Formats: sequence, structure tokens, C-alpha cells
Amino acid sequence: MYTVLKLALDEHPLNISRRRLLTTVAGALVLPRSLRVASVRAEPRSGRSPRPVPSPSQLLWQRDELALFLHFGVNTFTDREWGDGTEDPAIFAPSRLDARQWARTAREAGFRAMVLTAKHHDGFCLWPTETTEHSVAASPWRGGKGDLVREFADGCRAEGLRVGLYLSPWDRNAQSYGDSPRYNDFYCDQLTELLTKYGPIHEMWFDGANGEGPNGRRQEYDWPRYWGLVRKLQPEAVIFSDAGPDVRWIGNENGVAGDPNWSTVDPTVVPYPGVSGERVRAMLQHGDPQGTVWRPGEADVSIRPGWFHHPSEDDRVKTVDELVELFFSSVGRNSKLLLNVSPTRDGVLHPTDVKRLHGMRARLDALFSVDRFPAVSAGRTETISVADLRENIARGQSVSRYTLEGLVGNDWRALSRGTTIGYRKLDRFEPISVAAVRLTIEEAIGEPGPVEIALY
Ligand code: FUL
Repeated sequence: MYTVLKLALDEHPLNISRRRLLTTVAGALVLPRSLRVASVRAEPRSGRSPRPVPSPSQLLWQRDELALFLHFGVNTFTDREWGDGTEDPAIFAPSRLDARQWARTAREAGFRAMVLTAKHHDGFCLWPTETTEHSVAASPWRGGKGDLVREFADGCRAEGLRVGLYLSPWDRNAQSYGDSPRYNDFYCDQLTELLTKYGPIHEMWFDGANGEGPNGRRQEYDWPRYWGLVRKLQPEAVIFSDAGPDVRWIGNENGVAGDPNWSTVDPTVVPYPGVSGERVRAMLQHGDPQGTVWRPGEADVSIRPGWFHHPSEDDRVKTVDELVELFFSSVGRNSKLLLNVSPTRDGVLHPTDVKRLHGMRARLDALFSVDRFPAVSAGRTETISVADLRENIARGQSVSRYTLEGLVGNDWRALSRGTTIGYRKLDRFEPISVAAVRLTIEEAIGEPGPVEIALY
């Protein structure tokens, strides 16, 4: 069905409110009472199921936009990316660990949450767990009395950041790994400790890696049980994995979301974490406009080539330009950016990484400092090069094709054309002076709501 909506300030042909008119077709040019046209090809949603919308936790998660990922553990001391589980806990000896420095840097750079590798594939636990000897309790750090998950959570809260934890299901140290029921109990005990001893956890991050354990066996992960435990112990936490259920992996580790990027997915295409294939990759990257569940994408990437700190990579830290690009390719495409930094053997963020994060913030603040939309709406000509579009995702996601135009002299010129908008879509174009802008939604799933526009 192709519907053409003729919208005018003085007529409401389809009972469309004035507010919606002003935001769906945002113009400044105008002359109250002039006529605008928005063509909307409205595809009905299939079936009768209600349109998926985010939970309050998913909304909060998305609005944070930026989270800092921290890979830290025995690999930091062995200079490896994947430990094999045989590392001696005695090597874990950060000399001046300062989780508050991590959190302060994150806050100063505009990040609103942090996710720490409480246990990576090597099985070494950064908290004094009851489940294994392979933990900080067996290390010289803080005389064996240290608890890094506690220091991390305290640091986050002191700086007003939400707390996230990564607990690798793949464990190359646990003897029970591969002995499915026994390891699943062990893993759930670890999860229970993390979810009950450290206050509110905002995001629980499940990696799908499923290699061999110390006995050469592979483990069958009991995902429904793991996720059920998170729901029970921390009902407000979002659960991340390839298969959600709350937040999905974006399908690459480069920080790049797909275009289009729907926050809805068909859950049958990615039934469990670690599943691969072309359809899976496409679903992770793009979502599905007819998807039956709300599962927005999180784009993870490291500021360095590796996830853990390697002194040899100190001069390979992403530049401010590259970090700003990542913001556009993730947050600017209806995703969230989970940017990894790697504390050094001393237990602090490297000065280069800190400098780049501050540089990224300064650049973004400068870019988004003055919204020109109000001026343009008031009839003034302004030079712009970025459009910031947002749907009210509390109602779901709808727009699937749009054109943004600017009035130059007497001509409407296309500034950008796009597919999905969702939470936030950032379009860049050559600087151009416009006296008005208008947004035409050409295709949508269901009836599109208002689209908020800012111009920079
Ligand atoms: C992967 C892991 O194997 C990497 O070491 C890293 O933790 C990355 C975020 O996820 O699956």
C-alpha cells in the first residue's frame, strides 16, 4: 500500500496532530499555512502481534550511548590475548591499580557505563570467589585480600557510571569444563556471586566463545539457565550475547553497525550465542523490520589492536579521528558503542589511551555544541554539515526510508537519504547553507511517529 499524506498546518487530513506535522516534516521556511507533502509507504507489520518496544532497562542502556570495556587479567602480565588456564596467579601483581582512574577517565570522556572482564577464557577470577582457587585471592595483589570486582563497582558508582560484568563461559582452567552439568553448576555459582555481592549490575555480558577446556572437552552451555539466573537475581540488568535476549552483538568487532539497523530481530535466526552463518551475520548487523522481539545492537571494538594491554601496541592506539568515526558508525547508526581500553600491568589506563578518550570527547562536544535547527526553524539561514535524527523508540522503531532536504535559494536539495533512524541516526554531508529543512519519510513499518531533528 502506498499512502500519500498531504499535511498542512491548517488541515489534518488523517487526524495527524500539529506536533507530529512539525516534527515529521520539519521545516523552517514556512510560512504558517503552507502545504508540505510527506509520502509514506506504510508496510503493515505481519501478523497481529503488537509492535515490539524496549523495556525500561533497554531504553536506559541505549540512551547511555557509550560504555567503556576493560580487558584486564593474567593476560595483561603474560602479554597474551588468550590465556590457556595454566597461568600462575602469582603473576597477577598490578603495582598501582586504580579503578577510580578508569572510572574518572570514562566519565570525563562522556561514557556512562563500564564492563569489566571479571573472568576471561583463562578462568582467572578477579574477585575472591568460593568456586576456585584460581583467583586474585591466590595472587600477591593487596596481599591476597584484594577484590577487583569490588573496586571496579565502587569506582563506577563513585563516578556515576553503571556497572557491567563479563564472565567468560569458556574456561580453560576449570576441571569441570566439558562435564556439562557440573560445569554449568560451577558457572552458575560464579554468576550468583557476581550478581549478589556487588550491588546493581546494569549489563551482564556473555561471550559465545566455546573452545576446549583443560581436558580437551567442549562444554554445552545452558544458556536458558544462565539467563534465568540473571533475570532472577538482577531483573533490571540487560543481558548481552549474540542471541540477546536483551542486547545483541552487532556481528563484528570493529564497532560498525549495519545500515539499515533495526532494533527488532527474528530470534529464531540467532537461537544461541556462537552460532554462525550468513543469515546470522546479517541478522546481527541489520536486525529485521518484521522482527518479533526488541534486541538492539551493541558495537564492541578495542582502542588498540588487541583487547588486553601489550606494550608493543602503545603506539597503535586509535586516533581521535578514528574514535569519532566509530561514534558515527555505532551510535550514529542506532547502536551503542562499547569501546575497549586495556589497563597496563600497573593497573591504570595508559596515558595515550586517556589522551585519546579526552580528545574524542572534546571533538564530539565541539561538533554537537550548537543545534542550528531552532535558528533554521525561525527562518534564519545557517551552515550545517550534520543532521541528527531520532525516533521516539519508546514507541518502537518505524522509519525505513527517508530523505532530508535543505532549502538553498528556491531549490530543495537532498542533504541525505537514509534507511532506518531508530534511537539516533547521524548523517554527514558537505557544509551547506540552508534556509529550511524538510524530512520526508518515504517508507515505514507501521505508522511513523515524530522524528526529532537537530542540525550541526
Ligand atoms: C571474544 C574474545 O575471544 C576476545 O578475547 C574478547 O574478549 C572479545 C570481546 O570477545 O569472543
